[in-house]
Amino acid sequence: MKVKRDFESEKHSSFKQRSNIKRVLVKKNEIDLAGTIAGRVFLIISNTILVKTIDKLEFEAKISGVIYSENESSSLIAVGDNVSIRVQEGQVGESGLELATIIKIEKRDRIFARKASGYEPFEHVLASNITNVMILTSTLEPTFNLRLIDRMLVAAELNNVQPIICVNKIDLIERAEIEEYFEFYKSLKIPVFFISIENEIGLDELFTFLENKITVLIGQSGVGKSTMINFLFGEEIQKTREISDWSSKGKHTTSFTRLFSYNNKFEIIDTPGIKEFGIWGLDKSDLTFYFPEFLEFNDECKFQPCSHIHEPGCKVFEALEEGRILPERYQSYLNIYDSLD
Ligand SMILES: Nc1nc2c(ncn2[C@@H]2O[C@H](COP(=O)(O)OP(=O)(O)OP(=O)(O)O)[C@@H](O)[C@H]2O)c(=O)[nH]1
Ligand SMILES: [Mg+2]
Ligand SMILES: [Zn+2]
Repeated sequence: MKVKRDFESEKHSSFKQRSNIKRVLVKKNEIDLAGTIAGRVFLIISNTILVKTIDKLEFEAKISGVIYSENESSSLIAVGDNVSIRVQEGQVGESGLELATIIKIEKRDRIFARKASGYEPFEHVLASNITNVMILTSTLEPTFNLRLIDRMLVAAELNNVQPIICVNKIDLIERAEIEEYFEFYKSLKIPVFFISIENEIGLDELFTFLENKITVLIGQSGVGKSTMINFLFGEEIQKTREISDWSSKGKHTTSFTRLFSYNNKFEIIDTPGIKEFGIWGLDKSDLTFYFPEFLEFNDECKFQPCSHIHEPGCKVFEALEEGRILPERYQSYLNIYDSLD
């Protein structure tokens, strides 16, 4: 069952834009796009939005005044967005690129989003028009966090993008030891790769898998997202940092999202590290559908709908007691359930 997305954010998305982008009026009607150029957003650093056209021309684009968008979510602009721009002939922005104004943002296809918490929570679109999400994790430094991975898997399913799990830094641990933690995910038919970017283990297979896909790379800080980008391009494009250099806890090295095209083979999007991952747009009562191994028991629960927490005659709970559902997965379910309103 697919769950209807909850676009509560819509009510405050029309006139006000979060983050540092200044106030603009968002309209939905069609407009005359004569004289505009189609392009795609490949980098956003605070107010600076870089757009690349089909002819591979790059512009520094601004959002101002009235903009047309059919996206019913609260991130006005995201990396991967298809846009129409009007070039401001002869004007150059801070990036050194010619300036342009974004006139229209096309309707997004698949996105990967999270809940941005704060005074007024909203749907933060991490990337749009993607096909896959690579959940990058590491064996150690930092140690993988399966509860966080479970959250990201729910979000991937909710957004209809195929997740893959990639475990980096297998040079730091015995392979057999790490593999068993991820066996379960293979049973869910989620591709799992074990790699070491530094020791170049497992990369060919991974990069072959990525061909013809648009993948957003997500994961905790320090797992090696930017190291992967640098490896692909054979140069230090993205800054990386030694784990031992992390004096201030929680700070991440990459602070903006950027899309890279790799040799016309695939596209990959680097993102800032994630510490907590909130799920946006999911009803508590629908969470059970995002735990595929619960499904065969779900329909048999005495009460419908069943939260599988306190109801008598709950078959999911029985399955847990019988060892047919992993306690760790049930714990993830509880954690996420509690976090949803
Ligand atoms: N041992 C080992 N270390 C690695 C490997 N890949 C990356 N690292 C190291 O991990 C550290 C962090 O890597 P980054 O690429 O900066 O991590 P990131 O995921 O981009 O982090 P944020 O930008 O903060 O989200 C660097 O010191 C890398 O050298 C690997 O395969 N093995
Ligand atoms: Mg990084
Ligand atoms: Zn139940």
